[in-house]
This record gives sequence, structure tokens and C-alpha cells, in this order.
Amino acid sequence: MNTHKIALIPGDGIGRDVTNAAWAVLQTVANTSGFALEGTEFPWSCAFYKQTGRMMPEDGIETLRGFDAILLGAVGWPAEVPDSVSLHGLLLPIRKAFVQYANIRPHRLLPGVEGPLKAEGFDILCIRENTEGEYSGAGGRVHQGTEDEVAVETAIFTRTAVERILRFGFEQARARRGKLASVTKSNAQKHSMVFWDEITRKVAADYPDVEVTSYHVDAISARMIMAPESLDVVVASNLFGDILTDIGAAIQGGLGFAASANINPGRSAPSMFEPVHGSAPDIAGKGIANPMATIWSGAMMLDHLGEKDAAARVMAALSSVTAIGIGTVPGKDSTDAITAAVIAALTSSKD
Ligand code: GGG
Repeated sequence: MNTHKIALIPGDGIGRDVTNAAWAVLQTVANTSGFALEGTEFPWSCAFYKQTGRMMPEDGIETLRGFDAILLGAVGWPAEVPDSVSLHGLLLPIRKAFVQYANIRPHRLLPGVEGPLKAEGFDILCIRENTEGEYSGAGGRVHQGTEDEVAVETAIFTRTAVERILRFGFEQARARRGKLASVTKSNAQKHSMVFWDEITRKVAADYPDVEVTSYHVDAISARMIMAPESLDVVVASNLFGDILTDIGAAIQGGLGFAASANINPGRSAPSMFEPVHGSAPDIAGKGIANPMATIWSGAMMLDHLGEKDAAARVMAALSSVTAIGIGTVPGKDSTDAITAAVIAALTSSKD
């Protein structure tokens, strides 16, 4: 029997609830699909930071390298650890070290979920550059604590990273509806985004079958709300993609539905799967976090691991549950109730 080794990092706040839920669903589908998932849990989180002074041990990356994939819940507990420390101590180093350069976030309505728009339907795949750009961490502060203090945050755009993310986007567009939106702001950012546009045109020449349009980030933000059905694949830099995918989450009914995959397309290291949402301290411990985003991310993990049928079964189970109104209204159904309904749908689909 095929066994996939999965590193589980529940993280902070609702991260544990949603990871437990997704893991129960994934174990159910594995047990009924003829493969095994072997999970190893790591307590890396803000609580771990409080105990050790680090978000993960010094050899954390090397420890994770031996796994087939990583399933992560949420990171951040700002009351105790600054968000800049928790993000730069766990999530961003994993994405960079494992060259998970493509952050993929699907935005569509599950059956029975209305979302805030009157849109008939939409199916957007946002692809966010995940290793550099505005989240490079390059910069510093001088004259700290004085009137003359200066903070510099330098966005890094390399030809290698911009070209590979655009190429990845064009491949996805080719496999979908053949439309690619390249997100820019080259009227204002006359170095990095002019460079981004040049590389978009260069890569586009290799994909004459894909219809490519460059949108300024402000214009595409409005378009995602006013005409989301006009978009197919959207490729953006790290910061622009982070922001646009919160809009994507909002129009698909909320962050409880927004899944994501941090993919190393060359498979030289494990990829990581996580909901778009964070640790949600306001609802942590209440048992009402929507686990669907993490379950959907788990389906993306199965797909990446080659368990395509199992991934499709999880998505069908999620859809059948939302179609009867379970998990569609924030806070109405408990995490446990939603998880039990998805597991029941999976089990009955095998009968
Ligand atoms: N689900 C992982 C998590 O905690 N995400 C919250 C967050 O702030 N992410 C930042 C990012 O995706 O770059």
C-alpha cells in the first residue's frame, strides 16, 4: 500500500481545530481509497516560541525535508508574539527554503454558498509569487527610537522568480479556460512592475493560445468584485497576491472557504498546504471555526501527492455538505458538526 508521510503543524489559535478536522477527513478518505497517510505532528507555534525563543527549532527545515508534504493550520498569536516574528519565523522560511514558489488559491462558490455578490458564478485561480517580492525581508531600521528614525523595506524581484511564476500561471491558464491576468502597478512602480510587465510579454510569446491581460492591482481588485466571472487565472506578486486572495476569500463566502497550496513545482522539496486564514484569536477555543478551507487544502495536498480520485472524493463530499446548508453560515455549525457531515458524506459515497 502506498504511504504518504505528512508533517502536521497545527500552529496557533483555530489552527489546531481545523487541522484536526482536516486530518480526520483525510484519514477517512485514505482508509477507503487504498493508501495510507502517516502523520507526524510538530508543536511549532507562538507557544513554542514562548518556551524556546524560536518558532521552530534550528534544524526545523531539515526535519521537514524528509516528508512528502506539510499540512499547516494557522500561525500567529499577536497578544504574545509580534506577527512579524511569527510569520518570518515559520511560514515564510518554509516557503522560501523549499522553493514553494507557487502559492495557489482557488476562489469559487461551493454549492449552497451565496457569498456577498450577485454574481452568477465565478472560478478564479489566483497564483501568488511566494518566495520574494515585497515579502523578501530585505531592509532595516536606522536611528531607532529617535526623531530621525528610518525604516526601509526593499521589495526584491529577480528575473528567475518572476519568469517562473508567470510561466507556471500560463501553464495553468492553458489547462483551464485559456485566460491569464497579470497583476501590475507599473504606472507607479516604475522599476519592479515595469520589469514584471516586460517578463509577462516575454513569457506570453511562448503561449499564443493564452489570452493575456495586464491589470493594475487597484483595477483588478474592483473587477474581482464587479465582474469576477471575467477572470480565470490571476498571477500576482507576493503582496498583491496576498491582498487579492482575501478579496477572493470574501467573494467566495469568507475565509472559512479559502484554501491554498504552496507548491514546489519541481518537487525537489515538500510542498505545504494551508488555509488562507490565520489563527483567528477572536474565535479560538469556541469550536466554531469553519474547517472547510483546511479540508479543501487537504484535497489539494492529495491531488499533489497523486491521489487524484481521493482528492475529487473530498471535494465532492464538501460540496454535498454545503449543498444542504451545513457550514455555509459563519458560526452556525460547529467545527465538529461540519467535520462529521463531511466524513459521513465520504463514507456514504463509498457504499
Ligand atoms: N494559514 C496560515 C496562516 O496563518 N496564514 C495567515 C497569514 O498571515 N499568512 C500570511 C501569508 O500567507 O503570507
